[in-house]
Amino acid sequence: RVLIIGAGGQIGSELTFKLKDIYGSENVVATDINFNNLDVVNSGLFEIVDAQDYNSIRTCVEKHQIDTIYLMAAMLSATGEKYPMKAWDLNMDSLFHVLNLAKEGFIKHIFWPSSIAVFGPTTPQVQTPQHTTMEPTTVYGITKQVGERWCEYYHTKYGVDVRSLRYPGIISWKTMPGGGTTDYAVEIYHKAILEGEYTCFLSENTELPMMFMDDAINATVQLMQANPEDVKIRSSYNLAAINFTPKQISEAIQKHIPEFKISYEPDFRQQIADSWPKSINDTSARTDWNWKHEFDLEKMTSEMITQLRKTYKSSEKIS
Ligand code: VAH
Repeated sequence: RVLIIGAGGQIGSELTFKLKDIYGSENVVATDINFNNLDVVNSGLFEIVDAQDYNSIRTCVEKHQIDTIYLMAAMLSATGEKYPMKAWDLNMDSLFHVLNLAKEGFIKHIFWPSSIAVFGPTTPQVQTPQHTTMEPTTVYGITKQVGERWCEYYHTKYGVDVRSLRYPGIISWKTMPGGGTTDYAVEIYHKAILEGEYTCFLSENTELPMMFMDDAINATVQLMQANPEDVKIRSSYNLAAINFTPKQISEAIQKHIPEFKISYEPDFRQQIADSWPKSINDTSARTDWNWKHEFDLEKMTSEMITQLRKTYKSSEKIS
C-alpha cells in the first residue's frame, strides 16, 4: 500500500487522487496533520499523521502494510523565512523519520520532493545544470539541499530506494498552494476571473521555472515506476517544463480575459525569486527515464481558466 504524508497540500492532494486512480482507493492511505482538505479526507482511507512524530508515521505504516511513502509535507520558501527553525525541524525531522523507516525495513520505497530552491544566487541561472554550485539563501532551500545529501547517503550506504525531483513552481487549480514564492502564478488566475485585476508581489520581468500540476504529477509517477537501474541520480533530478515572467503570464491571460489588468508591488519574496534560476536543464531526467512535459504556457492558461470558471460558476461567484 501507498502512504501520502501531507496529502492535504497543493501537490499532495493531486498525488493522492492520481495514485488512487493507479492503485485503487483501497491501496492508498492519505494522511495530514489536520482535516482541512475535505476532498482528500472524504476520498477514502484518511488518517491524522504528524510528519514530525516517528511513532505516528510508523503506527500508520504497520496498520496499513505500507511499502511506499510519498513525503509531501514541508514548510515552503516564504513561510520558512518567517519561521526558520520550524521550517528546519518540520522539513528535516519528517525526512529522517521516513528514511529511517526504510533503513529499518518497515517500507521499501520513498518519494521526497526537492526544489529549484536548492539553487542560490551563485548558481548559473540560465539552463541551470544538474550538477552545479548550490548556495541557497532560504531556509527552505537549505533544507532541500541537505535533504538531497541525506537521500543520496541513505541510498549509497543503506540501499534505500529513495527518489526525488527538484520541482519548479507548480501551478494548479484544485488546491491553493501554501506559502511559496511562486504562488503568484496560481493567485493571478483566480484574481483574473474573480476581479479582473491582480497586484503581483514579484516584479514584471522576474523569470522563474514553472510547471503545470499534471506534468509534475506525471513526472512523479514516472520516476517512481522507473526501473531502479535507470534512476541514476539519487540526490534529486532537475525537472523543467516552462519558464515565464509575471508579464508573460498576464499576457497569456489577456488572450482569454482582454480586460485583465496587472500591477506590481514587489515584497520580501522578490529577493527569494531573484536568488533562483530563470530556467532549468533537465537533460538527465529526459535521458534516464524519458521525461517530457506536455503543457506550455498557452495550454496551461487555457486549462486553468476553463477549470476555474467552472469551479466559480458552480459556486455562483461569477456570472
Ligand atoms: C515555493 N512553490 O515557492 C515552492 C517551490 C520552486 C518553488 O519550492 O517555495
